[in-house]
Amino acid sequence: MEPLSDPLINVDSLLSRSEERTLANDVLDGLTKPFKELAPKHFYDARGSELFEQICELPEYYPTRTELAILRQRAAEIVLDTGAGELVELGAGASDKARVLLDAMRGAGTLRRYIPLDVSQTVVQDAARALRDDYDDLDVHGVVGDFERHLDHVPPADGAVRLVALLGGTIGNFPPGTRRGVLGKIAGLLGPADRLLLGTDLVKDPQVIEAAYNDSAGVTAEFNRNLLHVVNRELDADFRPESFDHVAFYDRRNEWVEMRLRATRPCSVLIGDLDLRVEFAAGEELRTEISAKFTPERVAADLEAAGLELDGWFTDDDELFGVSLARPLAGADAATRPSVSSP
Ligand code: SAH
Ligand code: AVI
Repeated sequence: MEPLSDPLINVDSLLSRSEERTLANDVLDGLTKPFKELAPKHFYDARGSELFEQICELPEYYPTRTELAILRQRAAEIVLDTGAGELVELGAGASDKARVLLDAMRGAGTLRRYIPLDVSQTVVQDAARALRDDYDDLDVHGVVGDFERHLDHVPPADGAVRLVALLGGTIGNFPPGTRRGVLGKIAGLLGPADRLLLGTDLVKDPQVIEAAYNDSAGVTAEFNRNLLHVVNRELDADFRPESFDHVAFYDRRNEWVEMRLRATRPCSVLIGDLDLRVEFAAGEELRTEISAKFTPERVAADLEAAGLELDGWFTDDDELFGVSLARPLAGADAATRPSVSSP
């Protein structure tokens, strides 16, 4: 990973060597399982983040524009009701949605600080630079880190009411038990007056969902195969990404999308840094992502399991996407909620 280059930007990087070990351990676990799989957080090197930005512009990919429209409609009300002046954005991405919330805070006269946290160094650096330039009065403190492991590096609240945002449906990229664990750790960032703002893609016509993950321009396929480029570069592996087909389908029973990469022929892959040889039979699949779809009840149950309660629910007219506001459960203080810690 390149060193952070702009001394004027306040960005803490918690990744580098230890992160390479995390990828190595994930690859070692994931590629030696009977059904091979890799975690979706490894999609997001600079190229993966750029491809995700392109996905957000695709006609078939409705979540981004729908959530943005909901936020544009509701941001002023959310800020007025909560009094929020600080935004902690987990898995921040390009920060378009943050701007909507920050503008509302500026309009309400509460705006103090923005803390984008993302595994992608380019994403955090670009966001920190752009927002420092565009908002004179804003304190921007970027964190390059993993929100599963580094939440204890989010700077402590400085007096302003805090909104912790996890948008885009990213929470759906975790399987149900892990998802509740992640939400529990995030709850540990909230004081009694603070709120979680959570974006979740909703259960709907499977054809609409499947089209969003099988776009006609092939951008999602390239995003999917980028994972193999990441493993090749970071772990000296010799995957031939062109030998793997993109597969994405909606699992109606679990109500989630699965993305996989299917070997088009037998492949023998060497992961040099792990001294590991992995065999793929023709047609064998590697799971690269799940993307869970939600009902309001599922959101409420996951929040409750994490020591939170639903405080507001915003959706679009077609009920494609849901944005919820959640508060720490009365009586569940930091001592009883799952604590924020690094393993
Ligand atoms: N929030 C944006 C981006 C969503 S894409 C939006 O709503 O459009 C998911 C983002 O989360 C990517 O920028 C990716 O780098 C980041 N991400 C994924 N897993 C992460 C993790 N475990 N810790 C920190 N960031 C993560
Ligand atoms: C970031 N995450 C919520 C996206 C999703 O829809 O699950 C990632 C993505 N995968 C394929 N297209 C977009």
